[in-house]
Amino acid sequence: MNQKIILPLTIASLLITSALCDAQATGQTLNQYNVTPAFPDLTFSSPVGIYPDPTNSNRLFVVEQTGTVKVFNNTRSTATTNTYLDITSQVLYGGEQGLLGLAFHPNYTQNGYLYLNYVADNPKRTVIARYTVNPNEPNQADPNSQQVTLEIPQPPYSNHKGGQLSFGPDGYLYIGVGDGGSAGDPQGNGQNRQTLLGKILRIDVNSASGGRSYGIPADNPYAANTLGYREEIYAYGFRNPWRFSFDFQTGQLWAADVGQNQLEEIDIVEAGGNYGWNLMEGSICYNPPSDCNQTGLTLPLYNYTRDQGTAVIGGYVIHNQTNPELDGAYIYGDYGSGKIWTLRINSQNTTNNLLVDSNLSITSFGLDNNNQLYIAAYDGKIYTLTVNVIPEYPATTQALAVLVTTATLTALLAVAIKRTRNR
Ligand SMILES: [Ca+2]
Repeated sequence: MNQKIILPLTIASLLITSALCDAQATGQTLNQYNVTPAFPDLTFSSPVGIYPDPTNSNRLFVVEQTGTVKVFNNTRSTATTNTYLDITSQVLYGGEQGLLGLAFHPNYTQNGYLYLNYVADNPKRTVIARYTVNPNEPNQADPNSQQVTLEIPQPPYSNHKGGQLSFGPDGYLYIGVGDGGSAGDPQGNGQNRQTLLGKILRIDVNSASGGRSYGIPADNPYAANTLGYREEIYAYGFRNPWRFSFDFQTGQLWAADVGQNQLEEIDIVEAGGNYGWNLMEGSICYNPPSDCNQTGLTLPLYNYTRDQGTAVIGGYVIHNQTNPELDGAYIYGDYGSGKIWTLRINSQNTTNNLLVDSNLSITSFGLDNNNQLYIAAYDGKIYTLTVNVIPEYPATTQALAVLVTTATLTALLAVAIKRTRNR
């Protein structure tokens, strides 16, 4: 026997067997997620929102930042859209301005009301306005049906206009309003409860009071206050709460607040909460840059640094059966990095995991009537999550692999020994 051949082959055999044992699956199915176009034949102009049809027909609505709302059949092969509403002539589009949000009234099926959030000029302002669907044409809202609900004066800056509109489980309309723009909140709007800028608002669109076209819910934190605080405020201290959503199973309001230059944050928003801006950016002091007074502030549920992204895009807590491993997770992303994460909370801890490292400029997430998740991107496409299932190797397969490897090595050894003897 030639020792010079046997030893290396034995070591090789041990290494291969060891590697196979290491590859033994832990019993979990390992899924790899990706993003693919949900409607390959559809391209939108700066899509910033995706919404299911409240009449429960299989349709989706997409808001284009330029000022239009499109509607189409929620089928992968869809090749055409209808213009549901076009208010481009009223919309100031550019930078972070434009048509930014849509919410259907909870009784849309009966009253045909929908609400839009857009930026208008002369003077620059945020407009929350109600429109009504054409009663004879479910694919069109009546552009002449506008009733202005609320206007918020805006500073001259083109950024931080917020944009989210959502009806909560309580039936009230929640509105995300940014700090008005520039950088660092020069007007101090986030902490000033006498302005609507830098806030999440809550109003009752089904009643009118105090000379307004809407009512103030009696349990709003500053309802009937005598300090001059705006009664519409639900929570304050936000920089640019571009996207928020409700988990309709728990009632929790999940908001993503875009950071200044260090931290992007996720908050669970509660009535009367002060979420810190501009005293703090995420979990660190901003103004002053150290030793800020954190008394009474609600720190982020989670925040991440600039090596992970530059502008957080709030998503949704997922509840569906298609991907049960995602059930109960908050899925959100980042405009700058294209990364998409899952965030989970329980009584013990908060767990954040990377789901997809895409190269999309993500502007928004949306759900359809089956709670399937969609992703709007600035390239004009609507994407969906796709999953590649990597099956684990059964133990029998691994044992077989070890046997085959051992047999192959034995045969190679025999050939080598034979060749050595023949020399
Ligand atoms: Ca904050």
